[in-house]
Amino acid sequence: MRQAGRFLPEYRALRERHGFLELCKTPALAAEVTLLPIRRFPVDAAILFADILLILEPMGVGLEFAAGDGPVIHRPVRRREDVDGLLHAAPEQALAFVLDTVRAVRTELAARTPRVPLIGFAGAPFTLASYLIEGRGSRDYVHTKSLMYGDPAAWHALMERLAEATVDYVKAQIAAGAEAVQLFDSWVGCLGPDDYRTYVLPHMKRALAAIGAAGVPVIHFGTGTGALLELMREAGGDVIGLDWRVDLAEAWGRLGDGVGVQGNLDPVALFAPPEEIRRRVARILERAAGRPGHVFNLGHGVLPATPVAHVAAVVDAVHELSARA
Ligand code: 1CP
Repeated sequence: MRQAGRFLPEYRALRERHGFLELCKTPALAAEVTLLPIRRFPVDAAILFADILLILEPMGVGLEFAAGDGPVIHRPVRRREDVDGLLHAAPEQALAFVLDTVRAVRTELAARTPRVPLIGFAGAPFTLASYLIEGRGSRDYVHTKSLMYGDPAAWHALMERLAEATVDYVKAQIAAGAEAVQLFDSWVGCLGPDDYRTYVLPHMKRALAAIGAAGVPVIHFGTGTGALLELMREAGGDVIGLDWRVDLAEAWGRLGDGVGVQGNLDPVALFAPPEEIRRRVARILERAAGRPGHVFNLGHGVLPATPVAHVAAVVDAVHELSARA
């Protein structure tokens, strides 16, 4: 998840010497950061070190990770002309550094036992659009929804463009060696079901079908999506991400058969004492009840101030308690 690396002192030490984009764009360093959690914890998968916003830079909008206040887009997309002005670039060229990182990580992981698979990822079109339009993270998505409601044709053109770029990028990661992929629609929970159906669903359906054809498992993730789960299922993905605001068993029941779920521990529960963390892990495993297709995870990213020992407590509790179940 986002910022997962930030709670590790090794990551913070690297960041003292290198900018965030510099880390992402230097495959040897990005591969090293990807492997940091693997070296520390017996986790069952590695998540590529990159960022969902990297795909926006080659579109010519001016991406910066400004110290302290998160990502900034210097030339936000607000009108039809801005959408039409976005540049096209093949991921094999413009994002070659990510693909080189995937290859470097796979080489390192191949030498390890037990085998740890690598998960690649990308942002989903809505969440990417929200950054492109707002120019930064947002609370109310006023500019995003203004474009959506005020110029639906421009909105759909933008979503088509982003869906296409995402499919090409994810397929390139799979070709480079990603063994599963996660599509982050982190902020889509700001929409009601009718708006999701009209403005997002058709684009997600097409993108997820195209990615699914590449033959690796696809995790479809969002937060605040309690009212959207059936629609997300309709959009596609082999696994649906659940945040901590829903009961896992109830949500899985709504999603039906033939789909896995990922989740759903509250990231802030990692600030609780280890016994309480263990109790909460047990509760989630109890709700999953051994049904095949549950990927244990947090419901969102690890927060930077999370105690490292508490992350270890989660990993150990999951292994111990799921082996016993
Ligand atoms: O200063 C720093 O060191 C940068 C902090 C940081 C890190 C470590 C950012 C900036 N991105 C990342 C890495 C990252 N981002 C990963 C790799 C695994 C890891 O190390 O955590 C992943 C999977 C992401 C994905 C990502 N980036 C998402 C989707 C996941 C989610 O949390 O919902 C989103 C929304 C982003 C945008 C982003 N990048 C960085 C920040 C601080 C943000 C969020 C800003 C906001 O809240 O709007």
